[in-house]
Amino acid sequence: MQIAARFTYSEMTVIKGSDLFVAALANEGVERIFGIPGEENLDLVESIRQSSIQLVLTRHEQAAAFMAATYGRLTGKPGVCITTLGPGALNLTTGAAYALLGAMPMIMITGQKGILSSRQARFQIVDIVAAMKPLTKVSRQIVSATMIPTLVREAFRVALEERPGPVHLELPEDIAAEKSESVPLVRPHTAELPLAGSASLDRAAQMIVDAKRPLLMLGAAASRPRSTSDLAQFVLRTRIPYFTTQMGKGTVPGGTELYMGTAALSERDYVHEAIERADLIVTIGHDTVEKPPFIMGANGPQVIHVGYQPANVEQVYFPHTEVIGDLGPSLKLLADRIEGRIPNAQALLPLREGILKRIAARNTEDRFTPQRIVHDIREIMPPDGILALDNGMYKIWFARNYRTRIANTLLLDNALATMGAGLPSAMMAAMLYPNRRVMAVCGDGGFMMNSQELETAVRLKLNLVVLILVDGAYGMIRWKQAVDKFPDFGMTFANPDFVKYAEAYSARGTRVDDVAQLKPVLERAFADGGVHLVTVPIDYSENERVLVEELRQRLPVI
Ligand SMILES: Cc1ncc(C[n+]2csc(CCOP(=O)(O)OP(=O)(O)O)c2C)c(N)n1
Ligand SMILES: [Mg+2]
Repeated sequence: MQIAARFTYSEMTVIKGSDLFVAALANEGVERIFGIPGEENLDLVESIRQSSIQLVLTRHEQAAAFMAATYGRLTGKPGVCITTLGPGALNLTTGAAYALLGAMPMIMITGQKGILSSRQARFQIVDIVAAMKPLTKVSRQIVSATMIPTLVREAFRVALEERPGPVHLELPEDIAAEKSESVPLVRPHTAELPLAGSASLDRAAQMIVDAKRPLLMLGAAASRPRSTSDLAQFVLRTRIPYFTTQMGKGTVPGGTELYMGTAALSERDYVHEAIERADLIVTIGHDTVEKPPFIMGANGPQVIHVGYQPANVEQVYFPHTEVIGDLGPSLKLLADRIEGRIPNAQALLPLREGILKRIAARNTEDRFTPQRIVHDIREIMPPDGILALDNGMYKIWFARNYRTRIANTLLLDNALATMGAGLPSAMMAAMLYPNRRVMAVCGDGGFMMNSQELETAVRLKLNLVVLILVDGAYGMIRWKQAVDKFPDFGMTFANPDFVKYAEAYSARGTRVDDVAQLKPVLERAFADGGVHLVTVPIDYSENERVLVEELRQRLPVI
């Protein structure tokens, strides 16, 4: 009988620590655990085997953490990953930071040698609880089986609480094997967040009504699965044009005629024409982990911060007033106060066409420019298709040029901005949404940081296209080096034959050499199903021409 079924809230039986742990996970609705066990986890693995929870093996713990974090990002429920002690646990650290900075709920479970006796001295012992402290919301060791139900429930509560993030639990092997009795599980309950207070709503409403040139900005927290629908309503009811941060893209379905662009750069881009002219910016769900979408200065616009949490005060972000509370319902209350009463709501809208036109310029040229690649991919991805980006130069181009109409259809990391997460995050999306098109877009540098997960993707029978943008270099750093007038040095490498590499994993591989072939090859890759690697050479001369030369000529509005 399955553990979850065997162990109910009221039952009082003698049970092993690991059984209790897995029952507590099932009690939280956990369906999958990602990771690589070690010998210290074997009791837990046996308990998982007897449960309804699926163990998803990866080929590196980092990828397991990226997948679990992405599960949290996409579902709003914590993703769970598991590793052994010391070396395995340390491999989770980048994933922990990814979830912490990206506000993705995640539970990390690591093993440890027995703590009641020490039969292997210090072999493999690293203080993982301490190592995880700065990378998590909470990091704890479990020292008795009877505490498991409480600690697991508390871990999930903390991981989910705004601002969401990772929690680490260390389960030593002797505690996992320990027998305990009579420990009921703690039943999770729904917890509504408080709404914004009426004084703050009235103040914000007055500022919006009085504004001459208002603008909305949707930030990272606007993409939380719980926020997205009410948010769109706010934009549609106020009719104020909006721009997004990189991680706030896609949060206003149906509001595209009010979309002014995405701030992929902090200043000087075309979208900043609107930002510079605004006298009031209402930021919704802005999280200052993101590279600043605009830089506040002494003489800049008034800023209203609407968020789950108060704004951090930064050199570049210090809002003048705040509306703090559950985002969706609080925005509804704000819209109730101002709908139809904002005389200048659309003052900045006339700039829209010019901004979007210049951003889309040259996107059908017969070269593998970033603009062309973004354009072609957009054409073959349906509105609910999901692109998951790794980190490299192309991220700026996708953030700037790729239009999204549905939240979380462009998964990018503008928080830790780590290389190596593109493939695992795409794999997670493909697992969750088997009927949607999912594509990972990676540089030739970042892809190789977790390329071993192709085996996992093939084993899991995922339908996934992985597009590799080949420039034989750590292109983004090479570009910065050139912009800063350093000589070209130390940034190039050789690549494996990616087609053969794909085939070695029993995936398919295609090299595209002719730009006209990109769309048909991608279409065919999706139609074929399975895991398909496609490579294209990318022409990064546009970085200099557009992002440096062209934008330098666009002087900011004073
Ligand atoms: C784990 C990690 N290491 C290093 C960096 C710094 N970094 C940012 S982008 C980049 C180059 C990415 O190269 P590639 O994946 O080939 O993409 P490209 O820019 O060439 O398109 C580097 C080294 C990082 N963000 N993350
Ligand atoms: Mg590269």
